[in-house]
Amino acid sequence: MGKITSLGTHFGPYLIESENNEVVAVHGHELDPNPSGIGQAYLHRSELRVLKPSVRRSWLEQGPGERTDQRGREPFVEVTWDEAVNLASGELKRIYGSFGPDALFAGSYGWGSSGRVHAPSALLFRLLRMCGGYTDVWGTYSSSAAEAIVPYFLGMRYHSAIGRGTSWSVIEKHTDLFVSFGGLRRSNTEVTYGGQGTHHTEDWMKSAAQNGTEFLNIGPLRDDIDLGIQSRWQPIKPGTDVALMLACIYVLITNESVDQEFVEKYVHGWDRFSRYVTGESDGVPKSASWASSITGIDALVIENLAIEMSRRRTLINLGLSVQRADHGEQSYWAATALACALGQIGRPGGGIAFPFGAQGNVGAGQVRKRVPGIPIPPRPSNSPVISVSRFRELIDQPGETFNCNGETGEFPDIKMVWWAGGNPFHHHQNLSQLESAWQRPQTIIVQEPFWTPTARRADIVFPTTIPIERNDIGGAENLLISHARAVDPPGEALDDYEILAKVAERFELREKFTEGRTADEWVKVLYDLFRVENDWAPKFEDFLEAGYLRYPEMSDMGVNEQVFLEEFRFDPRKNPLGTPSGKIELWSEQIAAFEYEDCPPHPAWLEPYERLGGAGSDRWPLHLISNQPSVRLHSQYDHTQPSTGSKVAGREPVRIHPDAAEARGIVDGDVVRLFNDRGSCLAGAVLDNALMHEVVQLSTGAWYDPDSNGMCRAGNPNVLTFDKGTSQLAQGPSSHTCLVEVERFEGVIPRVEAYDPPEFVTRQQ
Ligand SMILES: Nc1nc2c(c(=O)[nH]1)N[C@H]1C(S)=C(S)[C@@H](COP(=O)(O)OP(=O)(O)OC[C@H]3O[C@@H](n4cnc5c(=O)[nH]c(N)nc54)[C@H](O)[C@@H]3O)O[C@H]1N2
Ligand SMILES: Nc1nc2c(c(=O)[nH]1)N[C@H]1C(S)=C(S)[C@@H](COP(=O)(O)OP(=O)(O)OC[C@H]3O[C@@H](n4cnc5c(=O)[nH]c(N)nc54)[C@H](O)[C@@H]3O)O[C@H]1N2
Ligand SMILES: [Mo]
Repeated sequence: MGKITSLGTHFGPYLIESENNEVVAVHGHELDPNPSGIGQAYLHRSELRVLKPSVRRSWLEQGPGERTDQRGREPFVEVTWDEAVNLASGELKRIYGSFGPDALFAGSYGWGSSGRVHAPSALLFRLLRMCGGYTDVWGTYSSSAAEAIVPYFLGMRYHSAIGRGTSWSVIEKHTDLFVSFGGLRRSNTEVTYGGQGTHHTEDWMKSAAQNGTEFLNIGPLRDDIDLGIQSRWQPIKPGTDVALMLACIYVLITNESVDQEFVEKYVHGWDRFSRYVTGESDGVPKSASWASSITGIDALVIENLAIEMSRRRTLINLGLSVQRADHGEQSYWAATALACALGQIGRPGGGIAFPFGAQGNVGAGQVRKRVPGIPIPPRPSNSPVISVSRFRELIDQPGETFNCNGETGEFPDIKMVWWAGGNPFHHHQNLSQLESAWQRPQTIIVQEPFWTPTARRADIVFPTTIPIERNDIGGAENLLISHARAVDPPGEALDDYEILAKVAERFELREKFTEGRTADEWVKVLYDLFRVENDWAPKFEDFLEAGYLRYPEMSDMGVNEQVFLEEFRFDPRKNPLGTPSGKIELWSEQIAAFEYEDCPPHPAWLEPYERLGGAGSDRWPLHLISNQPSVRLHSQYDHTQPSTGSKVAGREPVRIHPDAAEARGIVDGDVVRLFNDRGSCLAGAVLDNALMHEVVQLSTGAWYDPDSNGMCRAGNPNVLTFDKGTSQLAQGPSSHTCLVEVERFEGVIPRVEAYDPPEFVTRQQ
């Protein structure tokens, strides 16, 4: 047995076994009944580590802004840390001096480490806010649409709604019918942003099913519930859930099955909203037959479903995929309207739930316990803020005005980009469009452990450590976990903390940035701060020795019992919601005041820019589901096992229904080409009847690998997706709204080059 060290990650806690500075085994944590396979990636030493600070040749030799079309193409020159830090700090000073802080974009979205000390973007924000500021972001790629709309109708932040959500222990006892829009993928529940605890979703679902809870998966993939438990599948054309929800409400209204007492007592705007549903206000009854033509679901099935939901204790769940789509805000609002009509909100096991099946901590019944981080100073009050997924427009369209959540702003002229802990050349939509926008800034700095597509497209790359190479502390829903250094970092890689401390030094801010502490000293400080708020916690040394702390209020199966909106139901006067009316709002005067055509003041069906049976489907007959990968976290460790073991014909697998494949002469294992007007990529065909006929599924995260025509050889779906905001309310990403065609790839099959290290040259004198 080698040395054992503990580690927390976004995909759960592990015990890392190392010998002679090598990881020899990755064990699931002793408390974890179902550890995620994703952590096995730590076993594999990678050729693709960034070993030394590296600078793009033309930038180094000719200066900022030179030959920016060569980003991602030309070789790098390795330099010393001193030189790299001087170049970066000098450039930051030049940009601040000549253009002001708004010219720097450092929104830096991404899922870097889950540790509280070594949180790459948080550290970057800390430093840059001390230096003068930067153009920042609001929202997430995960859930911007929900984050924007939920406060208007529930009067609370989306993430507090999740934290206050109904727990598994209640569902198991009380829920008869668990209706999920967007499935309950087990693999997605392996992961939680900021740290996943021990994995219990699978056990809860099995025991709920045994106790008589019936799971109904509404979505394009049968295996969105994939646990071998008995479940029902209702296929639906992607992007049309709102039509189904409205039709269910219509059926309840016409059958006089709406819970009148509930809507009168707890809902604001029911009458106006119901006039829209019946068609009184717009002439279009949202009937079952109306919805049938949009969703592809038989009208009788819709009618029966509505009645069934009203007769049984029904919990309506929304994943996140349904809102990562054009007008995605509406899915959350319309589902809540349906739950209002059913009148079970606040009752044990009934009502509304967000977002089971999207993260592993959902259903734990807890407002996440705070684990202190290194403090981030407030954002300078005049810093511009954009919705995170609009950053391509930001760098491409200086001076253009934008609307977002009731505000109007103007995109500043971005001259410099700084990214730590994210991979925009995986996560953003329409990557070839991003590729050309990316040429506009004069300087791009990226902090990365690996030669990802984004690191390759930088001017200055700072090599960073990964979590097994440093000490840290991290929280999860039921545990506090010590992250301990198992091995030394390769080459000259440094912690993000140390890199930014070096930059701080050039601004004479080292002392202020570090507060005189090493990163290891911060680990102890943060633990001690945690202990101030949690007096039951043992001394730091004892915590380190154990490697973790269990939160005493959580059961063995990681749950704290609660029912969403129970207090509100019990006494709406004493416990009103934070909305203007204190009730659930199905008509929002606040949203009405924005006068957004693409986000009316009540839940509504709005045509997406494309859909099966709607716009675009005459040319593009298949809907692309670019869901989360089961074998990795987004694009992380795509270049090693276990991700590489999932590839087909050396590329990301695309699942195709056998009938759709046969019509196109595609057989299992073929290299196929997916394409639409926005771009194309190759992928390896997997025939599977778990999909609807008109749907193909290509998960996110293959490393972007465009050939000279922009065709991605590795299979990243974001060459196909449309870069459009969900609506003016959230301006969230709409990646799940995407039509394509697929064909067998004929011709010489190109080699994938994304996983080759970049070229290096020595400096020309
Ligand atoms: N088509 C489509 N696109 C999508 C989605 C979709 O459903 N469909 N989903 C979207 C969603 S929900 C999300 S959250 C995004 C995810 O997008 P990202 O969060 O950008 O994806 P990751 O691959 O997790 O990128 C994290 C990067 O941080 C690096 N990193 C890890 N540890 C450290 C560290 O300690 N220091 C530093 N400096 N770097 C580190 C990793 O190597 C990796 O390159 O993708 C979005 N994109
Ligand atoms: N293993 C693993 N787990 C992860 C992640 C990961 O990278 N790897 N990423 C994490 C992150 S960042 C996030 S934000 C969450 C995302 O959580 P979600 O957004 O909920 O997950 P997705 O995988 O995008 O989609 C789940 C399912 O929704 C269905 N779906 C897609 N479009 C529609 C639609 O229009 N209607 C209906 N009814 N269903 C639809 C698809 O069949 C898909 O399989 O997952 C997290 N979990
Ligand atoms: Mo996400």
